[in-house]
Amino acid sequence: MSDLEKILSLISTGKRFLITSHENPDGDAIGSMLAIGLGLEKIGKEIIYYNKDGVPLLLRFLPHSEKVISSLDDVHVGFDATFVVDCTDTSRVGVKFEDFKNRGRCGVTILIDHHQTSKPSADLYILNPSASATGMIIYSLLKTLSLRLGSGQALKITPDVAMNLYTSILVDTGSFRYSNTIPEAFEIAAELVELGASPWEISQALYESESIGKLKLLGCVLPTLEVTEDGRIASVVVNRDMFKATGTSKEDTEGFVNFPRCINGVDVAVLFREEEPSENGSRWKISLRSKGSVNVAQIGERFGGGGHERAAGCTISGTLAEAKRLLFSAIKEVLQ
Ligand SMILES: [Mn+2]
Repeated sequence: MSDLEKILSLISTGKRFLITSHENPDGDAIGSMLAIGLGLEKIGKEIIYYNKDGVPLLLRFLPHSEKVISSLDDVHVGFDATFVVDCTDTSRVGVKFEDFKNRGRCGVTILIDHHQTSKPSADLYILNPSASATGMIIYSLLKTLSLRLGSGQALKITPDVAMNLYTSILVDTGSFRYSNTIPEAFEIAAELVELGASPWEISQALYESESIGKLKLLGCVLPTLEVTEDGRIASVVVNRDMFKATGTSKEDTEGFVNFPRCINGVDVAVLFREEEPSENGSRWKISLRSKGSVNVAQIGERFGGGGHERAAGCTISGTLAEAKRLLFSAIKEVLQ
């Protein structure tokens, strides 16, 4: 029996399911969690939605996002199966979850993801690295499931499910701009709009609901823009004084790295964000973005971080000047 068949049969026989995703969840993680869970609730399953970091403020417009809990302490009854969506490794769900799993509470673990991996860590999995978002895999799973259940059953893609899935695709394709945007992403998005997803409501919530503080912070950050002589590396800096002056926090830097990236001719964009200092002095959390010719995951890994080809990160200790020198020389090596 294929994993998909096993998963479908687990869904029909099981009663209680846990649904979770990676820490620091994005729109694909939360949207996928809610979509599959709401679908299963429709056919009478009992669902617990868990994410260690809860739902970020920006994503609280997602229908039923208030159902997501951020602690497993009060969950005393085990599950028939656990879905881990949008991550290939269950360890990315967090140590509390690993502990919960190791105590045998999760039942069968099922991974559903679109990231590339050689060894997914679960009992069963559906992996499709060509899918633009995990939400696309969830959509076809829900469709398969409803066909399988037949017309007597109530599994329909409701407007609430459609909103969650549309958001997951929108976010992971960068609003249908990134190179991972395959024709199927548009096809599914069209179907989701027919099923009740509202593109304007979603893009307004995601892109036109910024706080005044965030804009003021951006005002502090843009003057720090530096571009290397050859024009290929651009960086901006956020320090702790800027957070203090604008009453903002690290969450408000979301998307800032896209400003240096948008410059014509830039291959690698960098955001330096000052962290709480350690005993050894300053620490800089670094976000790296590539326009495609450079694999920034390689650069992140060199400093103990990691990520994807086009989006990666790491942390470097030292003064800003030291962090810049170390990082830029590593990027320049890759650029040559
Ligand atoms: Mn994703």
